[in-house]
Amino acid sequence: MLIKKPIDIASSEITPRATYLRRRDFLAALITLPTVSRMVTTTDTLTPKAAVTSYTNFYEFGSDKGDALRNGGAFKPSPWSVTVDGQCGKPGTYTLEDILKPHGLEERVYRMRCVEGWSMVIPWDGFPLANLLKRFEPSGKAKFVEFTSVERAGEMPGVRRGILPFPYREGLRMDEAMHPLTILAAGLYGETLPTQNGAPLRLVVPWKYGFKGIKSIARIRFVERQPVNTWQEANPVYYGFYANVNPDVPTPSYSQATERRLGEFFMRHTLPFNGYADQVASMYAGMDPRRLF
Ligand SMILES: Nc1nc2c(c(=O)[nH]1)N[C@H]1C(S)=C(S)[C@@H](COP(=O)(O)O)O[C@H]1N2
Ligand SMILES: [Mo]
Repeated sequence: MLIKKPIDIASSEITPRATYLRRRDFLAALITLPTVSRMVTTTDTLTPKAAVTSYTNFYEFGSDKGDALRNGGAFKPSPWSVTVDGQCGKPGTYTLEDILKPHGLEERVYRMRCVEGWSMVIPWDGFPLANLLKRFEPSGKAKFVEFTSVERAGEMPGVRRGILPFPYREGLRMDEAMHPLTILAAGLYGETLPTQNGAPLRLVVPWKYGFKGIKSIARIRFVERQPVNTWQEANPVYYGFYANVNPDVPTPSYSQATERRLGEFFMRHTLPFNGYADQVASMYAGMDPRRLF
C-alpha cells in the first residue's frame, strides 16, 4: 500500500444533517426497512461525504485511492446473494432482502482508521452482525467467521490484473463477530452504500484497522480454525489476523502512533483500539498486545 496525501475538502461540502436524514427515508423505502435508530460513538466531526466516497481502498478496482470510484461503473450490486455455510444449522444462499429485512438499519457514527495512517468518522447505516449470525444457528464448533468478497473479473479491473490474491478474505473470532459494535453496513450518510465503499454489504469493525472491513460480501462461513485473511497471505510480516489498532506497534513501514484525519491539517494521536478500548479490550485479556496488530 502506498501513502497518499489525504484530500482536502471544505467543511461547506459536509452534507447538512437535514438533507441526509431525508435521504435516509429514501434508503429505508428502497430496501423496505423499518425505522432507524442511532448510536454515536464519538463527538468528532463527521468526515465529509465527498471524502468518504472518493478516497477508498478497494483493490478489486485498483490500488489507488480513486480507482474504485473511477473504475466501479460496470459493477452490479443488484441482484445480490450471500452464501452461508460451514458449522451452522441454517446454511444456504440468501438474497440481500432475506438478509436485511428482519433487521432494519440503524445509524452508527464510528471512527475508522487505516493502517496507512489516515482516519475518518463515518455515519454508517447498518445493523449488528450478531443479529444476522444468530439466524444461521452457528454450532459449538464455530470458533471463527470467515468472510469472502465477490470476485468478478469482468466488472473489476484489479481482479483482472491479479494485484492481490483474490477473492478478498477476512475473518473474525466468534466473540469479535458477536460484539455489539461489529456491524454489517448497507449504507452511509443515509444513502445506499456506493460501490467504492463496498456495495451492497460490507463489514465494519471500528476498533480494528480498516482492512478488516471487507467489502461486497458474497460468502459467510462458520469455521473451527482461524482463517487466513488476504493481506496476511499477501504480506504476513506486515499484517496479522487480529489487526486491533495499537499505537505502540509500528508496522515495518508506518508508525501507528499518530494519524491524519481526512480533512484536518494536524496529526492526531492514535488511541488504543481506536478509542473503543473500554468496550473491547477485555476480549483480548491475557493475549500479548504486540501480537494483536
Ligand atoms: N473486498 C475488499 N474489501 C476491502 C478492501 C479491498 O481492497 N477489497 N480494502 C480494505 C481496506 S485496506 C480499507 S482501509 C477499507 C476502506 O474502506 P473505505 O474505502 O470504505 O473507507 O476497506 C477494506 N475492505
Ligand atoms: Mo486500509
